[in-house]
Amino acid sequence: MSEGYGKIKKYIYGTPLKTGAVVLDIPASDGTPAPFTYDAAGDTFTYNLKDRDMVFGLGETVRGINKRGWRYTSNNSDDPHHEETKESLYASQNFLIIDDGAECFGVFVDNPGTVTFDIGYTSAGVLTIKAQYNDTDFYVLNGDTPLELVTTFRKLVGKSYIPPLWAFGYGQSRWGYKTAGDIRAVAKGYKEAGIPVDMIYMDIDYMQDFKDFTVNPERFPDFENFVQEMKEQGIRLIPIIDAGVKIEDGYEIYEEGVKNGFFCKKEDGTNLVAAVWPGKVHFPDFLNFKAAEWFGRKYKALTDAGIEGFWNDMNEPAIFYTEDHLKEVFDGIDEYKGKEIDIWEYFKFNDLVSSLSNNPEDYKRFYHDFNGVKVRHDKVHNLYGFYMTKSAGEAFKEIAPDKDILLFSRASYTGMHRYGGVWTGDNFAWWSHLLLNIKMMPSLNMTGFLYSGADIGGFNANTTEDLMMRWVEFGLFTPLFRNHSALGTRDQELYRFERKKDFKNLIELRHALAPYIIRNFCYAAENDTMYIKPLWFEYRGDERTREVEDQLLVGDSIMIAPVYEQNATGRYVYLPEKMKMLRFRSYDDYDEEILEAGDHYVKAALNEVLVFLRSGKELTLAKPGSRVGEADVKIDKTIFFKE
Ligand code: MIG
Repeated sequence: MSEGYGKIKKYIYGTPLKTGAVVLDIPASDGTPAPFTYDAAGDTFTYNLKDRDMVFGLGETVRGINKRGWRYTSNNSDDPHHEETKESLYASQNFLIIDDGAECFGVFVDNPGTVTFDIGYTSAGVLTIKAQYNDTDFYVLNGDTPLELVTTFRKLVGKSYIPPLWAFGYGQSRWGYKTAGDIRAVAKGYKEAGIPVDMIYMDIDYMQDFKDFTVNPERFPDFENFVQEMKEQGIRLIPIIDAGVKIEDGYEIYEEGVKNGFFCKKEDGTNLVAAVWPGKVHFPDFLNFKAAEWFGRKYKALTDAGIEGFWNDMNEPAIFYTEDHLKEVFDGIDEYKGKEIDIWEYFKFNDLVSSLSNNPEDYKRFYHDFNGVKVRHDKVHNLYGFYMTKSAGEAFKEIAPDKDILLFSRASYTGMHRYGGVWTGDNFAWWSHLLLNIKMMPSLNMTGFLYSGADIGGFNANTTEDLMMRWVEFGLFTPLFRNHSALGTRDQELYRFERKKDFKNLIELRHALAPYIIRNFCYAAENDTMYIKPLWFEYRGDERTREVEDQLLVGDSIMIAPVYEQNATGRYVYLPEKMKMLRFRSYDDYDEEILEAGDHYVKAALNEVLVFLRSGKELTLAKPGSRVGEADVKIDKTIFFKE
């Protein structure tokens, strides 16, 4: 087991908990974690950035592939406003690579509380890392290239989750499918338009009063048969599971959890009462392995009904309000009663009410029994979604031993990538969020979250047909390929739009590419590398590729250059080497053109996907029609680029 030790050094600060992020036991080193200096007074790790240093990593965050020039904070947050001035999204992956093109190193900060990465924000040439509570395993990774650092990191944190192969198909989701009839109508809409759909997601509306592991019997009579009926059409149903457990007498999960002490408790030993969709809830203490084992086994109610996939939501955990803070807010409001308020008081009053949800103080009100150690939630906040997903992932081996189960989560931390994937949460139907999706994918890949993707078309706000089409054109290269949208927004199932034939061609192109995607995805998972990469990671000798953030390498053979601007009928593309451009309109209708290395302006009409085949490589395409991931998928053609 000494392989890799030379490349990884571990330094211990304070009394770190065993978070479960790493799978290698690295002996601790003494001294300074060079090239960082550690300032004990300020509890800060500092590295002076060289002019040419680029900084990569952090997984699911805002902004670009090169993280320089902003401050990022690991603090899992239910915040749908993924604007560039945000510091935190739903996930925390504290892994960075610093590379100037000649020398590079990596750093992994294993601390599940709040950690801030100031990457040239306060001072352009300085990178600082500071944890709120510095009980940290601080790892410094050495290697010759960014890709080698990725592999070293992934050996440290363990193998990435591989979903069942059918999960590389296309999924339709929407918040608001309330009945079996609604879902049948979606399946029918797709069928009539001739657009293949492999999965339909069930959002919270399928449950009885938003209670986990229940199915509303009026809206879904004979659920088992319904699951079967859909499967016969080639469609798998993928229900959502939320973190909060409804407080309701007679509800089995609630009663068992209370009886066994499986819920998160306050200082006084009583269960925390929060409110989320079901109304008042308790939060299962997923960090307590007995509670986790108990909760994980509850998925059996659904796997027994034929369900083979789940998405875990609201597991930051998201809190609409806690009973305690609600009382404080009401008391505060009482003080305003009958008083004249000036503008400044008005602002304070407003803040008081909006302090109800996801309040940082609420995360200090409850505790975990982390395998025998009582720890306050805020110190391990970023582990909650990881441990919820781990509880399911581990239980599946017991409750559905002969099946591969699809599993992904909204909140995550390093280590969760061994149990499931992620979707990137509540984006908007904005062109800028399509670009954000493009830039996020390689960062997620570095950190091991290979099975990942965004809500295609945009979750919040009304999408447009052209945005949807461009997003599908990019999304068809992402492992998790799901169209999802919020309650109350414009319907965005692909058959709702005018250009149904184009959408059909695009989904068929995904099906045709599925063997290529699956082979390259599995290669990345098994070899601790990346399925989607920035150009720089392969063409590090080529200075120009330092700044290319809107073209990506997908697998070993192709580069993609998505169009992400409205009304654009083409774009500039930089080719680091001579390539064969393929302009796909469908899997069997495409132009080919050999392009020299350098800059090109290439046309791409709204229904056209640009793929660039690298020199000496080949791209295999299956004949659409057979089911994604099934053994009898036939390779229809192979496109070569041999000079
Ligand atoms: O408070 O279940 O990110 O995908 O549709 C919103 C309803 C709760 C948030 C998820 C989104 C899902 C929605 N959920």
